[in-house]
Amino acid sequence: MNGELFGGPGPGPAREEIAPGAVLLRGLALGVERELLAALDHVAAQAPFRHMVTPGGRAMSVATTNCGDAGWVSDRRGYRYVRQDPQSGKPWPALPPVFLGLAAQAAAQAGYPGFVPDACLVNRYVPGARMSLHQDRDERDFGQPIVSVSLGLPAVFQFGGMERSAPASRHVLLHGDAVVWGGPARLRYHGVLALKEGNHPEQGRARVNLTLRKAM
Ligand code: MD3
Ligand code: FE
Repeated sequence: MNGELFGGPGPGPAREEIAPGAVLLRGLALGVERELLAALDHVAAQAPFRHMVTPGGRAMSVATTNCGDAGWVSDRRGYRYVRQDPQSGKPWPALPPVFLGLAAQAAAQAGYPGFVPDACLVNRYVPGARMSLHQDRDERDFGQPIVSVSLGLPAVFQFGGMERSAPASRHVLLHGDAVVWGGPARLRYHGVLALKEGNHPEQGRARVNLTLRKAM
């Protein structure tokens, strides 16, 4: 019958292809949300959230930290992955096993078996924070997918084309949703509209997004 309704063959969460190569796994993280949030607290205690500065010299409205072998940073010199947190001079905190496991599970369900990320960029939004349309192209191998996990307040995600000027579709990402961005979706422009005011039962006035990547 209808494979989409049942998430394809076998049990599993709803699986929706929002565009070629972009697979939304609604609620996939709900089973491990406690472990995710505890691990995230541990990461943020070692590498605090901070507002990175763009090459243009403006502080981002989103606050960022990283874990894994490499972390994404932005400053006046540009965007890149670095092995140490420039704020502490120490390596980024290790990738928590629960992050790795969830990323591998999501990627496998989207058709990327054996995904082993080496970096997780964590973005924290408060009401009003946004991320303008951009491409993720600081990683070495665009053949590798990116897995995103949304926690806390809902956000309106914008999904554009291969050029900034192309029209963008909008999708609401909810607490617990995972999305796998691979294949033809991997280099598409995307962004997040200004977060609306709200109060999430666990996260309060915030949204956190994890993006698990093979950066190096
Ligand atoms: C589509 N983060 O960290 S997650 C980012 O919600 C980023 O914080 C947003 O864009 C956030 O770079 C969006 C969804 C996402 C992440 C990576 C992608 C969509 C993507 C990479 C390629 C295409
Ligand atoms: Fe991005």
